[in-house]
Amino acid sequence: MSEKSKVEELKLQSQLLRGTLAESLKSNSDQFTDDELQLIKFHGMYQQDDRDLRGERRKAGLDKAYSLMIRCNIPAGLLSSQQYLGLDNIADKFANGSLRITTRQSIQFHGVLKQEIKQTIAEINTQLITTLAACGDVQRNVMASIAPIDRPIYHQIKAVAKEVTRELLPKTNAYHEIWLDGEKVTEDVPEIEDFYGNAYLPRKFKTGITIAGENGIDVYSYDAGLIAIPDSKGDLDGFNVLAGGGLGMSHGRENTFAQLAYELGFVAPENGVEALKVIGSIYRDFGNREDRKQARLKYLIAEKGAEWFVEEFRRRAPFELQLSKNFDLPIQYDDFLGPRDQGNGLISYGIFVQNGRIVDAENCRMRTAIRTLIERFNPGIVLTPQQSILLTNLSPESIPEVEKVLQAHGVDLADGMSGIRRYSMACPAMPTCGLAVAESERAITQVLAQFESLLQTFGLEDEPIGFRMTGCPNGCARPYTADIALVGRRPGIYHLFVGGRLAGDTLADLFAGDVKIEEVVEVLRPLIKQWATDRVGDEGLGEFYQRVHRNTEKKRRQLTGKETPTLPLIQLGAIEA
Ligand code: SRM
Ligand code: SF4
Repeated sequence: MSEKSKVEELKLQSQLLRGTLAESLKSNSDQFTDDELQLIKFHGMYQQDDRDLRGERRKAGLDKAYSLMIRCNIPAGLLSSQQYLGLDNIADKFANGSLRITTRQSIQFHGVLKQEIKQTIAEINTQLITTLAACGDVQRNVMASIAPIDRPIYHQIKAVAKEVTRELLPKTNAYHEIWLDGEKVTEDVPEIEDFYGNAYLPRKFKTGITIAGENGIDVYSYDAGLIAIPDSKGDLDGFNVLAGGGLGMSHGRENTFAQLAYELGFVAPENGVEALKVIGSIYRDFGNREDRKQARLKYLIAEKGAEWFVEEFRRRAPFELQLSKNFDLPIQYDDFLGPRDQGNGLISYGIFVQNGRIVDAENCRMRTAIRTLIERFNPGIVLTPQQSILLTNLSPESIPEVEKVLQAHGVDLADGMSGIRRYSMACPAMPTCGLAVAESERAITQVLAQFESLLQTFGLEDEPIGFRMTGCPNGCARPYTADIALVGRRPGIYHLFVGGRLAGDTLADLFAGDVKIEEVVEVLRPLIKQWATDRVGDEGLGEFYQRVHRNTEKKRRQLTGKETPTLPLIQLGAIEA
């Protein structure tokens, strides 16, 4: 048997995530050591450097310009107005003037200096928000359906997201000792990692919870998931349980691939949280701790088989795993942008935030607009998996005023936006992400403009098209479930994927490899032309591609019996080097 990875040893030796972090904070150094870099992730941070400045600084004989990315843990993306305003203050005080909504419904800051992390974390915690477990080998930010509908089942979904977060938050006191000088903002808890143990999980672990027929969260893309099934009265009947999804892969590594989650079965409402913990416990005990590139749950299931996994689940679960419930509802995708009736006389209003970057720019003062609205109306807040923001509990009378404020600050309303822009996302990539090999957030606007003009020539500008862009194959903006995606290969060069869809239940195919960014639109022109003329009804681009061009049969597998609704289990082959 091969040896455990270095990170495993480090976790074990760290005394529950302490390592030398406290000493490091006392030193004058503007950076953490290699070992400390691994540990700070569990506390919600990544050390980065400004990659734009690397060359210049090297020439000048200077070290890299180090700073930190700090990510919050915000289950279901829910914030109060006060919490949002607290985070907004931090953007100027300690970060680069922006807040960034992440693809997992959280907020992160870039550009925080090591000397100021303690103050930053303290201020975040003042808002009763932690950064613990926002990164690292633990349960990450738990996502939940954003539907702001005032019915019990929607509230239950969000409550489950909060409960599983609470249950799986590391129990170590290290976080409070190191960053908050021992101050406890929550009640005292014994320092035993009863769920994780001293080595935590083999790798990151992600969870999403949604409702049958609505998949704004891409629920099939995660290690674990729950789909709430309503009964005939619309109340919660229980959950279909999912496991083994994941999107990250590496160029040239054939044993890495994107995978949609398997459907395991159905559990009663009171067993939803426990089902997620059972999945996490199997992963903890059997996941690969030797090779971190093979450590995600999807690889364990690929190695041992889905049937083994279901059996192990049944063996551990102190409750019944029934056959999955079939839901007749077609899977829809809803971004809840613009005004929506919450069903209780109040309105939610969704604001599109390009790439999640809440910042004031010359033509669009997004940050001031959002802050102004929150100060004026004191709404509830939901961060969305598409990097946007919903303001909830608004009175119908306030909506014209909301739109007036947005327009006065140059913020585009979702209504007038092209379909491809509205459903677009990009990861940060350059200059902050250490793994980026190509631009993403900084390049997407230009690519979208080219697509908009092409789509206009075919009268398709209003069609919803999921468009996602990443600066490397790790999949942070979930490119492999989009209608169209660009995945960075090297500067200016991308792999072009086509064939996913907004419903998030289908993986895209590699359509063209190594395409220059300026040629992407031309490469897709013939397909888009064909879609314009040959589509059936309102068939989306990805659906059209699958019907007409996908030559492989969809492989479907049943895990727990004949009546089980099945999921596509298409493995996206590793990208060729
Ligand atoms: Fe991610 C690593 C940003 C969602 C798969 N991701 C990173 C790092 C931390 C780079 C690093 O390791 O040095 C990026 C920081 C960039 C920066 O400058 O901020 C980064 N990931 C992000 C965010 C901020 C992208 C965004 O546009 O919002 C998302 C934060 C979500 C959150 O709040 O927790 C983010 N990352 C995702 C997703 C999508 C999702 O989870 O919904 C994925 C694909 C799903 C999955 O995990 O399979 C994803 N990120 C990765 C991977 C590949 C993991 C793998 O299994 O191979 C890496 C690399 C790694 O872990 O080694 C990575
Ligand atoms: Fe960085 Fe790659 Fe994730 Fe983009 S997809 S943020 S480039 S790790």
